[in-house]
Amino acid sequence: MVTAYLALGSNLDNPAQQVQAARLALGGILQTRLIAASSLYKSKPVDASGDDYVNAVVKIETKLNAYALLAEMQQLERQAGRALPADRVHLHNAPRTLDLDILLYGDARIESATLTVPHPRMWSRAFVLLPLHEIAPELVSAEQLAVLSAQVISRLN
Ligand code: A4P
Ligand code: MG
Repeated sequence: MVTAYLALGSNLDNPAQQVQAARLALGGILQTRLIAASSLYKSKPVDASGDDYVNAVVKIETKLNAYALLAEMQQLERQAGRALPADRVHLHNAPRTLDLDILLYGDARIESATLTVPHPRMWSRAFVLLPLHEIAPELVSAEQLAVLSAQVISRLN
């Protein structure tokens, strides 16, 4: 069993509902168990345009390797109406019904064409670190949060 942390985000088609549904669906992935889920958080798009995002972070335990886990997550993204991976080339940071990222996978360090773990942008984003801090305060220091205090973000529930 490996403990992993996943980021959830949406800014289309009722984002709060998308993220809530995804929180549950992630626990339904085969050989995977949901251990904890953060509240939902709302913020303006960072390095992107469009409507406000809703984000959350979950902690899971899984027997899947990181690539199999990513494939299952992408399946959930597709079910939520996102374009297939092959169509995504021109959609970087485009509005999306559901974006699921692996933040941490145990203490693995992965740098391949399809997977980078830890997620390279996680430490510069309040919409990731605040929910991560909520469910795993030991992973995020007060200093790391303080650096991001200018990013406006509000907790929804
Ligand atoms: N990939 C590589 N590493 C990972 C990983 N650790 N987890 C690859 C998941 N996927 C990973 O992803 C493109 C490819 O990244 C995948 O096929 C996978 O093989 P994508 O989700 O299709 O596309 P993207 O939009 O180009 O990238 P990404 O990484 O999801 O974007 P970001 O950087 O996460 O930014 N502002 C707010 N407030 N809230 C947000 O949630 N999100 C973004 C997206 C921008 N601004 C935002 C938010
Ligand atoms: Mg993604």
